[in-house]
Amino acid sequence: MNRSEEFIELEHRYGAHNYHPLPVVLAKGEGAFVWDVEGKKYFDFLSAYSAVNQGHCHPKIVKALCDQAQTLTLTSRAFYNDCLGPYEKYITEYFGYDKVLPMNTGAEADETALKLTRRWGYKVKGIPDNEAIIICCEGNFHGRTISIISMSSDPDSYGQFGPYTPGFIQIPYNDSKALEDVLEKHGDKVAGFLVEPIQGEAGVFVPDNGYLKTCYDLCKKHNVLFIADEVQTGIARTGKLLASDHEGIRPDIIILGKALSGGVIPVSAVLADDDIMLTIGPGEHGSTFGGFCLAGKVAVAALEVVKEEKLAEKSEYLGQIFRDEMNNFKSEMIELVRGKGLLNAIIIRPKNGKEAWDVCVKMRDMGVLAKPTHGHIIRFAPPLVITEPELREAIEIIKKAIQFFE
Ligand code: IF1
Repeated sequence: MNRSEEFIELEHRYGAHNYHPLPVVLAKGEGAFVWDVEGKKYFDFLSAYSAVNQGHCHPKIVKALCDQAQTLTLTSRAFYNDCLGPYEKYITEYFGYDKVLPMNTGAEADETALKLTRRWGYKVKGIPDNEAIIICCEGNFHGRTISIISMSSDPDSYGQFGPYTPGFIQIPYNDSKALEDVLEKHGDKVAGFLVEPIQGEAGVFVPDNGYLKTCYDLCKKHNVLFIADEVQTGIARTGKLLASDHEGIRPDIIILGKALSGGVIPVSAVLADDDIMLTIGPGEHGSTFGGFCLAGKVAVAALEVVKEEKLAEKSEYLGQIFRDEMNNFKSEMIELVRGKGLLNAIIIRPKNGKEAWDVCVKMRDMGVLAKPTHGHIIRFAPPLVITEPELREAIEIIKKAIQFFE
């Protein structure tokens, strides 16, 4: 048994079986690259599901973590500290909102947004208690808590985890008429509409141009909060700071996570203006590690890197190269290429019994790591710090891996 097999066996023996990873055991990460325990180097084309947009172990972010870790890591919110206020000022000015509610994981931030939306519905919109409705989309992915999977249309996410949290209406994604119909019918009790600007887990489903703006306008018309889950699409991943920026809309609530910390520790956040944020008072919501000292320092560093290294502009430019190259590459296995910025996916047409998983295993052997979602879709999302020559080198590997099955 080689070292990789030993590590895989340990996970199988002692860890829950809630994942089916690609067989590769990583030991080091730097920029757009990772190395396995045998020292083999790979392009990382998943970026930990867009959590390492700034590249693995970005020196500025790691320094911020290490410096603070030797000073003061966690005070809890029972006391003030000298990290949180400066972080809150920085992030609210960075994104242009009155306030931030700091959490840890994306799911916690989504749950926080759901609670804020319901609370606003009762205290500001005047919806009768316990009757608030939140509209969500088929194909959504917002995390894995009981209330979040209560919104899910994916049996793998919600199956045999019932009973489910009530108060959600699911509508088709990329169908503003469906939203209009529900709002015409139930608008007086609808508190919010929760949507991913691009559905990541659904396979990088990019809605039609104008979809988000139309939905935003419908929400305004019916006094309903427009809530953008930018956990995966935010932080420069799609070619703009936020995917919502592509349509020039300012969501009432923004949900951030993943690359908010550059992938070094879990940091998430909910941004909103006072009329929404102040509907939750002292002792009504929180988390032990929410906004802790390490998170504040790391998040400021991670956001500074996005601006200093112009990662949104790079994502836009390099993403166009990726889609052009893959669209011009003729292969029977490529059904469709879609995405925005450096959040892209290729829908694989199985051939001779070979499918997306086989392509990913072949890419692994050739030095590119990516993983299928929903069986036949491969997501391609390298760290935004990848250079053009590196991207072009990886694209050639991806082409060769697909060609191998032709
Ligand atoms: C897994 C998916 C991606 C997210 C959006 C909230 C969350 C996520 C838009 C929750 C998290 C992660 C979860 C991770 C795999 C990955 C994923 F495949 F599950 F759906 F990216 F597409 N909103 N997505 O994408 O954030 O609580 O995880 O911090 O569960 O395996 P989290």
